[in-house]
Amino acid sequence: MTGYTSVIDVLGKLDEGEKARIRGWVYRLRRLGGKVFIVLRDYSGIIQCVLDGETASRLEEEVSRVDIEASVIVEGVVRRDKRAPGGKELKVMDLKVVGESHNFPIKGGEGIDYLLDNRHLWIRSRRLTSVFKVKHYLLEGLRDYFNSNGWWEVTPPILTMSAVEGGATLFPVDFFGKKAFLSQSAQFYLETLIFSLEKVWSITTSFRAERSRTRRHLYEYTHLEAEAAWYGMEDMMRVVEEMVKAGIRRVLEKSSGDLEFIGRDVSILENVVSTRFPVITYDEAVQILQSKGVSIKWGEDFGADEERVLTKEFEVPVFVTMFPKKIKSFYMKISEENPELVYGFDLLAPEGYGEIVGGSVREDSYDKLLSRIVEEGLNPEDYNWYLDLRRYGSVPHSGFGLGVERMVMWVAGLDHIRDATPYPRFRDRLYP
Ligand code: NSS
Repeated sequence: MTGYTSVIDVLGKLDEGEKARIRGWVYRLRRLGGKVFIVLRDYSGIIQCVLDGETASRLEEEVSRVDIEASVIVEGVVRRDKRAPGGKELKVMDLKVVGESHNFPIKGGEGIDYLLDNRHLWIRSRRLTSVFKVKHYLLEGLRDYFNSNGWWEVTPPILTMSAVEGGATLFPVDFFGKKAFLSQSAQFYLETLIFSLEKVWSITTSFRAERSRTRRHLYEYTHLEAEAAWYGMEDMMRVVEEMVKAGIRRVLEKSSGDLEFIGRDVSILENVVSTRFPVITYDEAVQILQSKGVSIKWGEDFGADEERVLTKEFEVPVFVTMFPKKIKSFYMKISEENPELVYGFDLLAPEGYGEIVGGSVREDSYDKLLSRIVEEGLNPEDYNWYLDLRRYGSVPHSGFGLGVERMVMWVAGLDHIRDATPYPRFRDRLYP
């Protein structure tokens, strides 16, 4: 026989008595009264493969080389079995070990530090496999949204000379004797591109030297950003809502089995895609928090704790808008009604998850932007090229950034962001 069948196709497409050849890794192994039970794992799932006593002794040599996480090829006949996971198993006729595996370091029950040291092996776990499939379909849905709506995908740099989101979280890099930084955000580069392409977006890695270790901060994360000429705040919030829903819809279509495996209640997400996202102002958010007994004063920024309290009140993402300018970045446009406020918006994921998107209308007046730069104690020299955008054909424009791992964390219902990315970086561990 030629070719290989994936586990999902054996379980879903083949009938009792049909032949199959599967390749994968040994997930579980049991020897019982001469029989050998191998639960085989491939990218698509697991299937039980059984060697009866006769086959096991005929293939004794190969059987003796089988161990947990060895890579193997099995050939056999499909059998229905109610007790087997997936309702079918493979009666093995032939077995070949491709790569042996002696004493696989992860046996179950290990602590988190040990697992992080062995992330390159832990990554084979079914749970992480499911999370990365969710992430794949989420990204696919988000990309499709932009591709279907007239946006240009662009590729901004990661090595930069200036801060977008403040100097405190910059990672310095020695760039041939000059000090450069790893990008916190592609925003300023996207802003330069709207003067030709008008609607642009990108996925880049962003870096933040966050001071505190939290469940929702990474030092290195996947940043999806978009920027559009002529767009005001409502226009951009509509894009964010449609994009988020498009991403979730794709996950529900293609990956609901993975969500269930992870233990996520899918009905919460089904409700999200069919419900308008509520919009509240910063003022209203502060009032809600105060009414919940949180000690926050007007003018203070929300941290993870405040966002948790606030978003436990909601079943779908909620926009918070019109922030005090003091707690937001210098590039946000000042409100025409109240000069203490800026046209900024955050999208907070429900169920306690908090901020997944930060966006705003950008200040498009040269004079106002310059005075905000000075007011924040920044050096206008560093932002000369950024100011040029307001010197030559300035237009009203808006944009936002989505933290992809933040969104995965919420969509998959993870309690820590580290599992939303294959290799989370930690201060005391850059390995593997
Ligand atoms: O700092 S942000 O709120 N906004 C910006 O960087 C803008 N310059 C983006 C833009 O308008 N083009 O970051 C945007 C999002 C934020 O809402 C989070 O979802 C995510 O990026 N983010 C992070 N995710 C994981 N870990 C860390 N440390 C992190 N910081 C921000």
